[in-house]
Amino acid sequence: MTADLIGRLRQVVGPHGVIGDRDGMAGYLTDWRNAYRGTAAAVVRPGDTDEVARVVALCHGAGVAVVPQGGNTGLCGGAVPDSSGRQVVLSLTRLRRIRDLDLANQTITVEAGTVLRTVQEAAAAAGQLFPLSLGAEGSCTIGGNLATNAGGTAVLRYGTMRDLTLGLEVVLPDGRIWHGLRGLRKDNTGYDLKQLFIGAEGTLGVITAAVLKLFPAVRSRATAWLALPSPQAAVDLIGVLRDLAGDRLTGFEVMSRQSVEFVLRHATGARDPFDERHPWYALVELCDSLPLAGLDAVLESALGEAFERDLVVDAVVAASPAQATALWALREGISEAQNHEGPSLKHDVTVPVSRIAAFVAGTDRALSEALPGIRIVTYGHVGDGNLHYNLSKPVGGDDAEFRVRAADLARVIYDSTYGFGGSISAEHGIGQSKRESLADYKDSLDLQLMRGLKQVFDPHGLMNPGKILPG
Ligand code: FAD
Ligand code: 2HG
Ligand code: ZN
Repeated sequence: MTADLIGRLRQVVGPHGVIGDRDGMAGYLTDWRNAYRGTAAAVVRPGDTDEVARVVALCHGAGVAVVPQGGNTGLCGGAVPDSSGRQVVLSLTRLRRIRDLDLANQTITVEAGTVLRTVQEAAAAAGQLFPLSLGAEGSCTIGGNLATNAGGTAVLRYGTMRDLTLGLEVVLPDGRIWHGLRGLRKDNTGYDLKQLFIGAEGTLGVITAAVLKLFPAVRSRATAWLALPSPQAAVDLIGVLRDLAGDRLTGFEVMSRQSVEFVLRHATGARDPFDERHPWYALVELCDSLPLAGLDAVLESALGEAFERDLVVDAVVAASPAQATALWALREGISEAQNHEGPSLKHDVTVPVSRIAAFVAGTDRALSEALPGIRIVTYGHVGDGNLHYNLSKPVGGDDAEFRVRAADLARVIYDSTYGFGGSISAEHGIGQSKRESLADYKDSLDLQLMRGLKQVFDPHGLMNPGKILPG
């Protein structure tokens, strides 16, 4: 059965479009961190939408499950197949054409396998901005960004992928093509179907192309690295910046000392901007589409007020684009640096911004009681209420013993998140890692409606099974 299917898949995508040997498949069967591993009957790499549709239809006819995969940078195992060896990994990385750039409509139409940075560069070459920005932008794809509703460091001003998308083209689980590739900013003709595929982590269909919004290019920028006394100071500082800079406030990232310390220890060339240690740091960025000479002055006046109110205890304002890049490297390096400290248990949560300080205090206390000496690596997009509550073992601790504690430590964080009215996934999604937790923290009616949608789109359960919905 499988040999017959593989033969027919080869007829669709050509002999080089199907990978069936162990070595060739290896990179597709584990994720960026090597945290999840699976096996597969084959990896299939179609070259256009029509080939995707024919591949999916063949798999559907044979009752074989399909696992869509983009850049494989996801952090919860969503693109990794199970261990049955019966699933087909569908890699979209050959679908990487920029189909259109419409300046009057302020849109760019790209195929799903296009790397995010390529889209940013294409927009910039046309004097425009595609604002999604995240640490994995050199390898993640637009299809993966859509399927996870990626966020990143400019959500405060521009929103997530949901906000940046006007249209989609999707291959449904039975191989039909849904033609929703329209660049309309207004369309009130009933349900907004494209939003169902965004954030669905490939469980409802395979995204093959998208119409994305463009924005005026950024022509002035002011960046500062700040030392803060507390998370509450961070929240109050957002208010000060908003009052003075309005929607020029584009980025507001917060990092605990522990997070920054890992970067200083492990990232080549990283340097602490301050002589003294501080418990918390913020990276603030103001941007404007006008070449405003005065943007630094706006930032400095906001910082003046922040110093007066004891919200900030030290500050460095970037004097050049190179210095701004170095400050951003301190922030973007955390994810990678933490990998050098043993297993990193990742939790990507969100609570209302106003409740961040109480949430951090309560959660840190509960974690330290649950495992004395645990290293709490808290950082993230505090302007969006989103914290990466990542954990590393106590100094000198054992990796295996720490991993055994993963479920009960996650429960401490998720119980606290739930108690503060938050969500257990702000941006990375559910994948396979949080699938069972979803049953505990998602309303039962929500789950019932989600299962109903899955049944409508994928009645045979062949599109990325074992992801998102609890078993
Ligand atoms: P993959 O990992 O290949 O897939 C992710 C999910 O999408 C899987 O469920 C897969 O089945 C599905 N999928 C992929 N392509 C398609 C498609 N064409 N159609 C349907 N389903 C598809 N995320 C954030 O939101 N914000 C961040 O700031 C952020 N920073 C990161 C920093 C680093 C260093 C890393 C490694 C990851 C980061 N991520 C972040 C996580 C990750 O979600 C993003 O990197 C990205 O959105 C995943 O894209 P990808 O192409 O690698 O998708
Ligand atoms: C970030 O904001 C990413 O850096 C990755 O979302 C977070 O590695 C992580 O846990
Ligand atoms: Zn993030």
